[in-house]
Amino acid sequence: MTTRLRIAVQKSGRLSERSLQIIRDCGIRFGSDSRLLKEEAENFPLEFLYLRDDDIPRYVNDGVADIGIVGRNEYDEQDLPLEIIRDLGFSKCRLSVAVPIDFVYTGLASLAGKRIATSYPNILRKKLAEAQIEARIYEISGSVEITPSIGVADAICDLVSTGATLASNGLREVEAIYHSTAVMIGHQGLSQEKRLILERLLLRIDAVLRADDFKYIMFNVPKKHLDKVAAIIGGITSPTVTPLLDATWVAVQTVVREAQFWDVLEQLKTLGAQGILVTAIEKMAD
Ligand code: PRT
Ligand code: ZN
Repeated sequence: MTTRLRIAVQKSGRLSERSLQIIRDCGIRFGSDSRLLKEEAENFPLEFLYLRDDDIPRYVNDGVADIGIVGRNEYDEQDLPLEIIRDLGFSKCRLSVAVPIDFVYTGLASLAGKRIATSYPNILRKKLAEAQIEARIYEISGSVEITPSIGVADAICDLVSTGATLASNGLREVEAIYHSTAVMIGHQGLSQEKRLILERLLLRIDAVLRADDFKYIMFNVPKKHLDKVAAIIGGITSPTVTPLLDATWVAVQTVVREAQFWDVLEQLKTLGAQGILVTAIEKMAD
């Protein structure tokens, strides 16, 4: 029997689609039939377990799954001895304290003696302990945002991404106590065989994640500005410079970081760059 690496992925929820897309972008084929609990990849020794996100850390810890993709919030809340293998960067959110509009909040100290509803009691407890604040934590598994209006809590501590949910429940976000993204977690005692499969998978995942961070740009620029252009684009590799028919101009091709892209673009424009083309990169291996 061939050894397969078992990956636990959220069955249906905010993490599911992007988790599976990253693996698909790795050239791994599978059906992703959401009615299934388990599925094997067609062209890579990988097996999927589709689970509720809350269950993923425990399954990985128990060795039922070898690796899994969860929000860092879930990993930290459960505090199991697992390894964070990669930060996958998506599903960004924050765990924030929010209070009713008329609550006077001047800092965490304003929570002393108050009732705070949350689905993340451990992360909150730790934060309050660090700040030496005593409050009553009400653990609630869902719909945390309605607890102040029904008189169950004075404040809440919940995940926020756009803030729309808080606003529509008459709550004000006052302090982010924790930041989260999706992470790949792993069992610490993987067999050598499974480690090797994981390394193969990570080589692909890193190429996919790296590609997301960069753009490929091509443009023409007066040759006399080439030194300045090189300084602006810096670059992960030396840019490719091609002569043009008009000997006073050159064509340049290079990759730039997504985060610096607009800055770079503006500076290139001031140097007279023309015909700027930008494309997404699908994969980028070292
Ligand atoms: O069914 P299952 O248990 O698998 O899923 P779930 O309902 O427990 O989790 P799910 O799919 O909602 O979230 C999975 C993970 O996505 C979380 O653990 C976070 O790491 C991440 N994530 C990112 C979020 C959010 N953004 C988010 N906005 N998880 C939840 N929310 C909720 C939040 O709790 C609140 O109710 O969305 C609401 C706030 O959203 P905004 O945009 O109005 O601020
Ligand atoms: Zn859940």
